Amino acid sequence: MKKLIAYVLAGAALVLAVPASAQFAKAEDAIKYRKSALFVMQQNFGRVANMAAGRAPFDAKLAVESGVVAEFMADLPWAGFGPGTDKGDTKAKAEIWSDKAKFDDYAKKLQDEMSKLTTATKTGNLDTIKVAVNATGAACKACHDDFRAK
Ligand code: ASC
Repeated sequence: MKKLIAYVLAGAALVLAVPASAQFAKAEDAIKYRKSALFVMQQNFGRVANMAAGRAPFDAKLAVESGVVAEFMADLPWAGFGPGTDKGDTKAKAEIWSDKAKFDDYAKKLQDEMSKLTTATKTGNLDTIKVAVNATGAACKACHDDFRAK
């Protein structure tokens, strides 16, 4: 019985963590979902970026915690960019859907950089973290430049 419960929980965790084919009841929900994921990601990334830029005191433990959450969150927004979610309360440009391969490349790049950022936070070395923050920030910016309306 315990094993069954463990399997059910593991299955539920998998579904929650990997919603690549997630369906949403309404386009509005998908938009809210991706914006929420990006917001939580940014708050955590921003915390590390603030330390790297000297805007906040370096707190090695908090940097790791924030990096781990930012990395996890970086996997989530993309499920919310399904077909038909181009209109509404969003700055997403139509090119996301007409040039999906390029958008997907940017998403993948961000996930890679966010993962390297977590690795960097675990070194506890602020200079190493700075390099990773810059690369991650560049990945954010590249996608915004092409795919986010002003
Ligand atoms: C952030 C944030 C972004 C990126 C970008 C990096 O913290 O909100 O969009 O970093 O500014 O250039």
